[in-house]
Amino acid sequence: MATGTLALMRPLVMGVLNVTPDSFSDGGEWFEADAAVARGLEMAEEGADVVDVGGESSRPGADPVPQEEELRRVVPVVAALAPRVRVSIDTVKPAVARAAVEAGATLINDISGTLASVAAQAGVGWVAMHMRGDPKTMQSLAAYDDVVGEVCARLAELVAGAEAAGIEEVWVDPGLGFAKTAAHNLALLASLDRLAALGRPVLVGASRKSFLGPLSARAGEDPAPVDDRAEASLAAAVWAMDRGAAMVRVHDVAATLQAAALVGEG
Ligand code: HH2
Repeated sequence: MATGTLALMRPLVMGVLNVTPDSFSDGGEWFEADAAVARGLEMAEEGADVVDVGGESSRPGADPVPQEEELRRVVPVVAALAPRVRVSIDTVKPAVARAAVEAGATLINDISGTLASVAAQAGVGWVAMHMRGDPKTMQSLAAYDDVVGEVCARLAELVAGAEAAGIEEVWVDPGLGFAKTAAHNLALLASLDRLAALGRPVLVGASRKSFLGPLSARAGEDPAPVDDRAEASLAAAVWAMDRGAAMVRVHDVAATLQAAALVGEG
């Protein structure tokens, strides 16, 4: 597996930790620093390979968070977790990324695809995710002739930029739900081998996302609500790992690690 120094033979698991009041799934649950740190440590004990700390929701329509507030939310949490588990910082702001790296984060999870130079300067890894526009505009930009081809082409540009900047550890991520319809997300999941062919490890985040709702609705649900998407999320994670994802970004770490162990045997 092309993950630099990591020698594990199973796909990796990144646990989601949103220090926000408004994230689509865990918003408000870990908004206090103490609660966030406790949840991060819990995920570390469960075996998460990375804990992804974010202080700004990117759900469709989300309001931007002022920089000072985002720093206030994430920096103490990163500092508390970094001695115990690998931490990534989920941000689009250069100053937040830099402060998080100073606090111990070693991976910049960049949904905007704009922070390559920050990662290069800081000497840390970078996740290049595909999206269009921003959380306010992205759903109006979900139009493609060939979604897999266009996402691969954009990610190839980002990888080339990262290589030119000298970043060693570069992940590519199709950005499920970011300027994508449900059909686009499914097409990308089915074709992750084409993303993997870019030569960089693939990260996929499907956990609890809205496209799973209609597909996994039980009798009386239409669609499955966000707190009833665990099984669909696990199925999507297994599907992604089977198609070549080297890491999955999930809310339910323990269950996903069990699945990852099995996939790693295959
Ligand atoms: N999805 C979300 C946020 N960050 N990063 C990567 N690399 N890939 C993803 O698919 C991804 C991501 C959205 O999910 P979540 O953090 O749970 O919610 P919110 O944006 O509302 O905080």
